[in-house]
Amino acid sequence: MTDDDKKARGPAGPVRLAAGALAGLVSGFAAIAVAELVSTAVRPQAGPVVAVGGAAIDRTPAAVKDWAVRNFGTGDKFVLQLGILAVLAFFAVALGIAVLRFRRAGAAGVLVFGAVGAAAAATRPDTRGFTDTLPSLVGAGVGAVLLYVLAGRLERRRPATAATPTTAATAGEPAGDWDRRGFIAVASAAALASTGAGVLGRSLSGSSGRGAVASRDRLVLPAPASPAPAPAGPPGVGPGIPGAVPFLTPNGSFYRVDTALVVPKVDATTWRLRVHGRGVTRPLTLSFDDLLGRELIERDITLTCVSNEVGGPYVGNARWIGVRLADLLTECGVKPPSRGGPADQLVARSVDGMTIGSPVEDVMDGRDALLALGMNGEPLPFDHGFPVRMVVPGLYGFVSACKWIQDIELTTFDAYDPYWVRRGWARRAPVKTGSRIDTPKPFARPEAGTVMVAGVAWAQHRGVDRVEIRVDDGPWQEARLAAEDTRDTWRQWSFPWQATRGGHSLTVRATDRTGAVQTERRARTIPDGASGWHSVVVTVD
Ligand SMILES: Nc1nc2c(c(=O)[nH]1)N[C@H]1C(S)=C(S)[C@@H](COP(=O)(O)O)O[C@H]1N2
Ligand SMILES: [Mo]
Repeated sequence: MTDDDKKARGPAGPVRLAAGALAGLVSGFAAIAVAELVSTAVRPQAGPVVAVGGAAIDRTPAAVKDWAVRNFGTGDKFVLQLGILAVLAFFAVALGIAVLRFRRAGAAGVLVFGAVGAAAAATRPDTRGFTDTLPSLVGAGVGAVLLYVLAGRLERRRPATAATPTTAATAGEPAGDWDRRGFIAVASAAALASTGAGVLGRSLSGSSGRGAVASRDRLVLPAPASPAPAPAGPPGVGPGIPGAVPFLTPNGSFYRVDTALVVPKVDATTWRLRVHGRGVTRPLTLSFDDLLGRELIERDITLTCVSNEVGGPYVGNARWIGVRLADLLTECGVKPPSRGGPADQLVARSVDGMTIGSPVEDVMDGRDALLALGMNGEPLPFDHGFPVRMVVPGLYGFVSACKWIQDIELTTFDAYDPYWVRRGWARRAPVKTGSRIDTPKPFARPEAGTVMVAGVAWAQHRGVDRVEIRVDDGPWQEARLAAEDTRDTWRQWSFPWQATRGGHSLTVRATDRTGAVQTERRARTIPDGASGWHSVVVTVD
């Protein structure tokens, strides 16, 4: 560097520093906007924020994920993406300031982030390889060039004596200053173009998966050969108490738990399911029409998430339509271990690379394990696994309920650990007997007199036989149970409480059909589900 150069760059004044930071932010914004636009042409999952977010989710320790779900609920994914953007903004500012001194190196720094995004996209379980790296690489390339150009505007011009007399463009501006007008022009043009690219990307990604949406819209579910008990559940189910949840959980309010930052949109017409692995003497590849052509059964099954805390919301009951998984497996030659089959674990794989392992014995023991394609009278919603998912009564979702399923492999528990098991969760996880008070809500202030206490209790595939309520430290009193639909569904219960003034705590516990009383022992969700009694504290006025 010559003395002249040093003088030309000079010390960074606050305005110039701010301009550098702005150059970094504009370049980072351009990089992300272009990357998102390119990802709509590749596939939405290949965008850098989604790819890095997915990689982060997979590497998040279970305890942190639990904390995130507890604090942000299903908004945890949104918070994660905001966090990634905040980190990127921080580094963009840093690079923008660095570029004031080191024009080439600072601009090239943007490429490092592109490489991180590309690496994340190329190593996702559902990656398509090279094409998935394009959004990050192209975005970072644009960002780096833009930062280099903006940095040029930020460089101090030579003093007037050094400038050639023909530089008419600079006439009228003080010599030795940087090119403010040029900087502002390039930066605002870039910001405008990036906004355009971002908006275009958004609208294109909104229409991505149009084939999938059309295939779902066109789908008319055939009538099941074997319908569920009664149109709206057996009489008595649904005590109709304000604040109590309905027997069937509407799709719109059914809980959603998965690792997908972008919900997979699978076209049913091109969907295939492969069944293969140990003991599969007749491997099979099924189309959606093949499934529709089989005998369909309709069953009410309560689904529970292992991450559900005592009193928590991650449990729902739906009317599913699907084919009996055991029949399909039998046709493929699969035998359960109790009949000499070599495979004791069924691993389901989704289009987004999730793997979920269930005991073959449970799936084939006569319970209504389903490949479900309908939920509460409509095709599966995309959020809940369209076109096909598994549902197995009595097992937590993470060991049974694979959404967007595309592959079933018969293997052993010794040979393969699926996604959640590798992260510290249990290999086998039958649903623990649970019960929840839905009304009154915690810290409610009901009037003295008769207060209807109500909620749900579940012990899928064993059945609920009794629900009891305890007021403060009093005796356990029997709640009124709605008639049982099947032993695979939750039961609604209610209890008319003669409430007296003052603070009270209400506690619930259930007894399943094996006679086992729900345990009072508190356990956290990891590794195989929370336990303990649910209590609600209220003040009676
Ligand atoms: N592909 C895929 N399937 C999945 C999951 C997932 O993350 N990805 N999560 C599982 C878990 S932990 C649960 S509890 C259920 C939840 O199903 P729902 O979102 O339809 O309620 O889906 C299961 N199937
Ligand atoms: Mo779950």
